Amino acid sequence: MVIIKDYMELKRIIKEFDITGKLIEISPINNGIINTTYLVVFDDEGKKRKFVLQKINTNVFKKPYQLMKNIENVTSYMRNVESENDSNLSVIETKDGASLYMMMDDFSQKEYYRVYNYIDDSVTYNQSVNTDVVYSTGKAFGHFQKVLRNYPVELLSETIENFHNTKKRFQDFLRSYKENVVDRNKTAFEEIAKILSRKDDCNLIVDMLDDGTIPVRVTHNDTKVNNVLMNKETKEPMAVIDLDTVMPGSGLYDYGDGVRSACSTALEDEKDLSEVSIDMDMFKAYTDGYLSEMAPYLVPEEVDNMANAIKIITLELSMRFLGDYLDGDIYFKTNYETHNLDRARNQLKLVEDIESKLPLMESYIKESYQNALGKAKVKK
Ligand code: GN1
Ligand code: MG
Repeated sequence: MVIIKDYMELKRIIKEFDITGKLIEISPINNGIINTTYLVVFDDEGKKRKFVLQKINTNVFKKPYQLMKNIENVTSYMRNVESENDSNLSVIETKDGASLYMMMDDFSQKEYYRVYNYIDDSVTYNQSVNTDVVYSTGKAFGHFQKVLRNYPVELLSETIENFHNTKKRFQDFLRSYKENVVDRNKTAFEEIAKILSRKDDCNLIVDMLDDGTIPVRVTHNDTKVNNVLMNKETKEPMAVIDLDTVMPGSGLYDYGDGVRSACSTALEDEKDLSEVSIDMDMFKAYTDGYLSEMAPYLVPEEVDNMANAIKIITLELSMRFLGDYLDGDIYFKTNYETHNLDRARNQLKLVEDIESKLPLMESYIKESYQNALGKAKVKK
């Protein structure tokens, strides 16, 4: 529930944007652990028009105007490349023609708000419900990578420096562990040890990017299952959302993160670890969906490391959750004291599960890649 004071404030903020009609509703949407999001409904001469209002978390995104520039660049490029039937996000400007509305909070800190169009007849899932949804998710993120494959990456700024630099993430984790600022190490020894023993795994993708073995692509960097809007009826993908972290990066992280998120049998903060694993049918569906779009454009080293990428991004997120727990929960939103620790345990359980399934995953990826290449040739 939005409390009344907030509602009045939000009402005042939304009026700053270039939207016609009468405001009829503002309600919170729970779709992430960084930004704060609301659904806004207007009545425009009898027609309901919906929008998404978001407050940008500037603790995480330090340069909101650069971030908006990236989003505008990428969405307008995609609109030109894609057919008119494709739904895409559009940024609604303020009445002054800006991409963001900036205001001061009660402590004289700057707050930034933005508005997108709401894509009608769409649905998102926080957890995958079946292999059709997972296939659609893989296809949507593969499509995103495909459409942007020729976009000049140098035009995009890094909205969060070293976001998926797993080597650097490991160093940050070591710092959190050594500093032990809120004295929580003692409650997480087992988890800390699991991460420390996997130090070498952190280098693989970063080293291949650095020495040019794999290409730098335009990547989404947050390919969670709830970042794809699906058609309510057909479950076909409609649009990829949450473009804050679109940056230059490795396509491997996007593929890996997609499987991590869409193919887990449990939510990210499920505490019963016996419930947490990768569902192999879901993994196959995601891989098929992704490769149905991207197979013809991947270099061999990318294909060879897709299974490793699933493990590496899951390990990276474990380090981020556990590091934040050790730092005293300063980055991710939490609902209770050990929320980040539970998330880290959950992701570490996934890492172990992925390790046990790596050979199976590798052989399926090869098979799916050959199938997808075959189909792509037939089409040409
Ligand atoms: C954060 O806020 P949300 O849910 O879109 C995080 C991702 C993590 C994810 C885990 C900018 O994304 O990197 O994978 O949580 N985004 C940022 O749930 O840090
Ligand atoms: Mg996100």
